[in-house]
Amino acid sequence: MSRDKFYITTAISYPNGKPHIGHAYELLATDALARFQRLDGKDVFFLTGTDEHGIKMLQTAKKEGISPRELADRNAAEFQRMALALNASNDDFIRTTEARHQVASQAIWKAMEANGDIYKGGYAGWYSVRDEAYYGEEETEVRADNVRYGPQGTPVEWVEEESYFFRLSAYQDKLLALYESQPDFVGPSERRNEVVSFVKSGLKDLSISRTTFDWGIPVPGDEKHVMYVWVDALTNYITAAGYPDTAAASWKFWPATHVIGKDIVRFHAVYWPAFLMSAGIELPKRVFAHGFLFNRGEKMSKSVGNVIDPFTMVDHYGLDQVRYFFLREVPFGQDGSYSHEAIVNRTNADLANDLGNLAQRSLSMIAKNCAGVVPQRGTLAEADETILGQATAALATARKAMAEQGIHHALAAIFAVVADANRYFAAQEPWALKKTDPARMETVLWTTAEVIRRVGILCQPYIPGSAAELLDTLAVAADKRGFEHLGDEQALVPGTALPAPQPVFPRYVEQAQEG
Ligand code: ME8
Repeated sequence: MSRDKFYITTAISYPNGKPHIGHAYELLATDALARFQRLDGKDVFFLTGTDEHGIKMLQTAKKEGISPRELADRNAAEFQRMALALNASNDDFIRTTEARHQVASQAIWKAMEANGDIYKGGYAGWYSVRDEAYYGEEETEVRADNVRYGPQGTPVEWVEEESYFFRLSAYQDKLLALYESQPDFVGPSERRNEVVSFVKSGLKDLSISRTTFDWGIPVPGDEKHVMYVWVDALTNYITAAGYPDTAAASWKFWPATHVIGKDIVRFHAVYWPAFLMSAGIELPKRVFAHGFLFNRGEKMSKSVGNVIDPFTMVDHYGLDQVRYFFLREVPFGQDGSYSHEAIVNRTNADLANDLGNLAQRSLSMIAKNCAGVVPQRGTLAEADETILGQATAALATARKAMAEQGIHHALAAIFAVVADANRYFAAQEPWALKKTDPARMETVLWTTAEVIRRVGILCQPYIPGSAAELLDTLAVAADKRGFEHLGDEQALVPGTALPAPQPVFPRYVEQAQEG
């Protein structure tokens, strides 16, 4: 029987600069969602990449005195390096300057044209290069500095040129019907409400080509025009699934769940489904927008220049510490703030103290008192059954949460088990049982180790490297780590030799001030 398919994407980033922590956040959250479904038995395709066309790229390249292609090559390599540094499990990395993407973009253009939705006209209106977006005059305002700004707070400029248009106005009712019939098409609900009211306020046809520069994908049949960068950018999601070859094996993955930031909801939840309806392609399953990250409450942006380098952060705190912090601390879908203190507190409390210490204490006791093999499992007492049951039940909670991108809820449920396991361990006092009832001590240690096995399996989507180390310490075979192995049938077998326990989560210790 073929497994259920699951296709998930991040936004594709503009490589007009190096990746920042917002990019890292989106990638690692999407990675956790992808890894979860893989461990849960699905056939997963996880895509990320770079969005390399458009005026923003062209202008940055000019400023640096290089070609846009050189700029794209240099920074796309940085984004690929970041995916490795974050242990992202993406199955593909798409660059919109690849030949396969030109083929797909021209094909969707032709399909929309064949459907009667593309016509030539003249555009005159406001454009934000930083957002690569057209705005209606009513969405802009002139501020005290005498500059006109768009709704995202970026400057807009007046643009007038010949342009192809997409008949977006024809899709207003169809889009509203979509949001109505599929209430979870856009999440979280605040974002859905914004989208519905934007569409209700009336849709104008969209300018979808430019003639004043040539850094883009040529419009088929009229090469004086290049496609508006968002037409080409959004198409990346189907290029990677094999479009226009819908007979390709990879096409089975479409439709996808799109994970994006809240600033680009309009493109994904309005323009994109309209393009797809026009071209006769199935719509995405869901568009989920995460919030923005702030450095101690301060907005960061490439153009403003207060960006944090994810590589430095990972080097400093450790990869799984950074992954855990962002996924646990920031409710996915809301804005979040980070600071040194918050990262240290969160990772020391949950990873080093709760999970790390429990593993280290119980496994060292096993090494010392049970000849380094999995202890004997006597008859289980009620307390043993309870904590084991909680560990297994956390899967159902996590599964429900992850299905709706509630990453922080899933982690909270898993770490609630860790907290209870600590209470269990303290209450059972295996160190005292050593003298009074060594058989019971073995059962308590077995139970604790088995809870750690279950928690280790559940933690893999979020902190894959450390979870693997934890499972290595329990001698769990690499092919016995899927969620189907969570239950009793795959429980630790008494007598199995264990490697010497190694601490998995070091405490973060402040460096002594020099001088
Ligand atoms: O928007 N916190 O690219 P991009 C959290 N190329 N997320 C953030 C963030 C922050 N401070 N800053 C940016 C683009 N992001 C387009 C996408 S998709 C077909 C084309 C998120 O490099 C942002 O919301 O500006 C987006 O989802 C992603 O990073 C890439 O942003």
